[in-house]
Amino acid sequence: MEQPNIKPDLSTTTSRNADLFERAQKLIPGGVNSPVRAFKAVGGTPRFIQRAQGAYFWDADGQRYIDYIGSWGPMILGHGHPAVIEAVQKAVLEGFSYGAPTEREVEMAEEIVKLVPSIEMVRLVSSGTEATMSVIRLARGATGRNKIVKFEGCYHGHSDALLVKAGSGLATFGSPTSAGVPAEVVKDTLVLEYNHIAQLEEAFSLHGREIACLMIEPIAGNMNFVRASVPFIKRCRELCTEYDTLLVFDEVMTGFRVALGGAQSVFAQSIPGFKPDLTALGKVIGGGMPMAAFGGTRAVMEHLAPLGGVYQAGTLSGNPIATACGLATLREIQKPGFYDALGARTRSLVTGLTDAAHQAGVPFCGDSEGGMFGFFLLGTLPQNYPQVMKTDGPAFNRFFHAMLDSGVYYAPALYEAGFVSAAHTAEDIDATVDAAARFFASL
Ligand code: KE4
Repeated sequence: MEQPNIKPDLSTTTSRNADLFERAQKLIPGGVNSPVRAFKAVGGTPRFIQRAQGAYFWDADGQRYIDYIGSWGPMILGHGHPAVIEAVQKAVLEGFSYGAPTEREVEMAEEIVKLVPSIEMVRLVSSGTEATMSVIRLARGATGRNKIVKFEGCYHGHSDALLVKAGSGLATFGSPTSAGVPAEVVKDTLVLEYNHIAQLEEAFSLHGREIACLMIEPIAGNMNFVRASVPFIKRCRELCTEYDTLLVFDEVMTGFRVALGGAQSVFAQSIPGFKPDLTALGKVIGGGMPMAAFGGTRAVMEHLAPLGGVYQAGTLSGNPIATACGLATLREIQKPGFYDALGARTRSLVTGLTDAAHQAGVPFCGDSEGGMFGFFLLGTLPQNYPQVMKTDGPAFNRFFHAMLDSGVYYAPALYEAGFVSAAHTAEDIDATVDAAARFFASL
């Protein structure tokens, strides 16, 4: 039974969120187990979530929010889908973890191979970071090369070789974005500008034969929402083929989120026969439980232990509860019309927000694909990281908090994408747009 959206009376009692945050900060760095949750970018007190259902979650003060985070992508069905609950409840009665192979891992591999044609073999892991970190080692082991290419504004998890910012110029290699990452570790990582074809071509003409892989977020969800252009992806594919470099699509966020076949299936509509060599997956495939994967051509994947010389392992890889949760999720998203409905609902959100902003004379633009969206307090959609960072941070933060106070929970950082689930109704979208319209009118 839905609890009514009763606004807690905080005049008499202090917020439980504030109390919990104070307790948390004593024992957990920043009070959180993942930095973005701390609200540092937007300010204010993080909401400690107590429970979730459908498109909503409730914080420790009983305040309800329309949830546009969806656990940063996994909750594509909405929270607490009955088929997923049933699958997990059944699985926990059979055991939590064995450290031995199970049938559901085979079923998960069969589903992924069926849904993502570029993947002939797949290895399950427990996080997106593990997936992309393993892909880098696999690409280097399979090619015998050390250099890798990534793009400014793309985030691939927190393994050392990928925590890199652009060097001073084209040919210079990256420098660490994080303390604790030795310069030697990132000296082989080249960071280029997203959507910059000329720079890409020059990098390959200079280093192509030494580059093991090029890793890209095909729709960048870690600089809010920036599409790679078709010509750019086409050129990545051509150059990787020409120089025997492995093209890696990091679809941890976009996989099963933007389309059933991921972003690579969207690009294949414009680039006939398009396929990356390796793909990283995560988030949706676990349905909210710790599960990620990486896969690709058999020729490359057979370099992995125990077959080949590239070592990779994990105690909870393919965990029985996570595979039950993920499989139940993957079955639901394959139902006819799932992505048509999700895409239409997400587009209606972006259109509604854009119209509301423009009616108030506020620069605003947005984009979406499937159940993933982004928006910018800018006049035109950015094509790369420097353009994204032109966004007026304080203005975004005011928007974020106005929406939060209206019971709408967006990503607490302007460089994050947003997510709509199958549980979000037209009424939820209308309530969101109305809250935004009130904010824009107040400016
Ligand atoms: P995890 O290790 O967080 O499971 O996945 C890393 C990762 C890899 N690749 C892409 C494209 C990703 O978006 C991510 C993780 N995404 C962030 C959200 N921007 C997770 C949220 C967080 O860090 O708390």
